[in-house]
Amino acid sequence: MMYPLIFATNNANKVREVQSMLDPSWKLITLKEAGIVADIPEPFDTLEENARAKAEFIYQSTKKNCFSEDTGLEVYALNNAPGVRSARFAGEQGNDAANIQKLLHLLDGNSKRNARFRTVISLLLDGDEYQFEGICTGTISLTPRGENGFGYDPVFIPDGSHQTFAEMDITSKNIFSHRKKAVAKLLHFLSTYHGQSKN
Ligand code: ITT
Repeated sequence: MMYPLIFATNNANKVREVQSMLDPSWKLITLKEAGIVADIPEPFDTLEENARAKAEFIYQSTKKNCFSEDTGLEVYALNNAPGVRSARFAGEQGNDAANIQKLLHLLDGNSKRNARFRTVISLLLDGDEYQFEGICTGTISLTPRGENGFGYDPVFIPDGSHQTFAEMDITSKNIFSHRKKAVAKLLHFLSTYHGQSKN
């Protein structure tokens, strides 16, 4: 990897996962390492707009190449909710247990439990924006299972597995993961990027 890149996120789990996907030549800089303490706003109704807003917010203060990602869990029986509101589904921002409880309650008695995770990465490189999407389809389990991961991992079973994401270690989650697919597209783009990086 040729460019140092700031990962514009306050979510330590995302940083840990993305770091596990990169080879050591990559220079990923976290907000913490960049000395940035900021509540990054996510005001929009789509993952694409929020991802862009997060990257732009960090670019404004650093003027450095950076990327962000926005992820949502889309449950078909719930008209793709919680979607862009995944982090604050049950009200309070980032309360994983309450979010899972609300989701299971809404699906109570419903046998149609198909869902997907969707990640959108926004990369700001030399002043231009590029987006990369990663999707993982699966189903919502009847009860939470497993201790690993974060967010909705205890109730999400990716297609092709019988385990929830929270029952997998990080390497196994990466075989299926939405985030891994989006990051793979980002890495492929960067490896073929011929622009002159000025930042
Ligand atoms: P940043 O905006 O700072 O990046 P965030 O936690 O607010 O961090 P999102 O806006 O993308 O991130 O919120 C997505 C929510 O969806 C997150 O809080 C989790 O509850 C859930 N989520 C995201 N990725 C997930 C994954 O891989 N497995 C399970 N749940 C996930």
